[in-house]
Amino acid sequence: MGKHTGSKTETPNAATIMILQQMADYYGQIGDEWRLRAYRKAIATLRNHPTKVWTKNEALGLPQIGDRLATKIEEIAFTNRLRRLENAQAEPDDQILQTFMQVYGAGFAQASKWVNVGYTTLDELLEKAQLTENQRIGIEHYEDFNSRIPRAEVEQHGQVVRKTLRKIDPAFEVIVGGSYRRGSDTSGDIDCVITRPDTGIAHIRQVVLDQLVPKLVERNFLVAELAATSREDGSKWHGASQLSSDSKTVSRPWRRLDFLLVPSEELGAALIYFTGNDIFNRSLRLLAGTKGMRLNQRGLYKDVIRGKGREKLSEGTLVEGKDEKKIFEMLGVPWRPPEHRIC
Ligand code: DCP
Ligand code: MG
Ligand code: MN
Repeated sequence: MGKHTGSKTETPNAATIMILQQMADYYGQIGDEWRLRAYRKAIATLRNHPTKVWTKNEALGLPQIGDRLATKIEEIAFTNRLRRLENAQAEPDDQILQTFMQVYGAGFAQASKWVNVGYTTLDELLEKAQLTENQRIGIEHYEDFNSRIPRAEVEQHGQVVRKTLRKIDPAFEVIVGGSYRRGSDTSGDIDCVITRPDTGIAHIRQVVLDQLVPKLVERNFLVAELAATSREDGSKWHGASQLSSDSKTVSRPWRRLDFLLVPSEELGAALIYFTGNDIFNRSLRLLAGTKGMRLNQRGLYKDVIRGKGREKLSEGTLVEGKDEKKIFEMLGVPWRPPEHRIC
């Protein structure tokens, strides 16, 4: 890399290139030099192309792009997704990669490393690979974590969190976001936004981490604590929860549970972010950018000054953070209820 000058983000094909680059990295790691070269050539071509390439035919008309890559370029241009791209590939290594990538906490890079070492099954990973504690949990509960959660069960998990937290302090609010808030019949995990008026993030975090989490562990609802990140881009907590079972022999599945802790001034922006979906969020953020504004999970900002490479030179001033509807209004977009936020 580094042969090409000029900012990567300036090309209209930046999004496509980013995904192709990840595939190229992967092929590099598994030593598939032939495909690595093909991807590199296609990336170079796209980088020099002045307009966004949308269709397979368009891509085929460009130098150094063959049939298979042209098909992928079309798919990426329309879906903006690596997931579909990978699903579309049927090579055995890619099937394994798929499986490994669905281990909680194992991204593309980790999964490719395992493939590269030669591991082919989850059992083999458990037996032979050097795993972090979280990866081990992710593999041991692979089936659970990769099965969809019925809406009613998502609700029950949310209720346990809400009731327990409100016993500690009734001023707290728990809003179940993610696909549940968008109205889905099933969800991949349970996403809880936790907030409280009239207090800062430090206090919220302290109550959640020092009181709520231990209580939920004690009542055997929380079965794993996977990750906690604080501030910068909000305070997040990842874990796993399990409802109690009526049966002595059959236990309920482990479910992935996410908390997003937010001060009430940021609730609107946090709700937009945590409701998604991810593609909708991306398009809303892009739209903010075209209007000289910036949207993140803390708020909508204006007068953001950007340099030549679109890098931020100033954070801008906060326009709105608290009220979800106002953020849409200030962006100049008609209100979209959560059920309609699927791109
Ligand atoms: N999110 C995002 N960008 C990402 C990941 C997440 O903007 N790369 C936001 C939008 C998501 C929300 O966070 O809707 C919750 O993330 P999830 O991964 O839990 O996704 P969903 O809840 O939308 O779907 P699922 O049913 O698979 O959990
Ligand atoms: Mg979710
Ligand atoms: Mn989630």
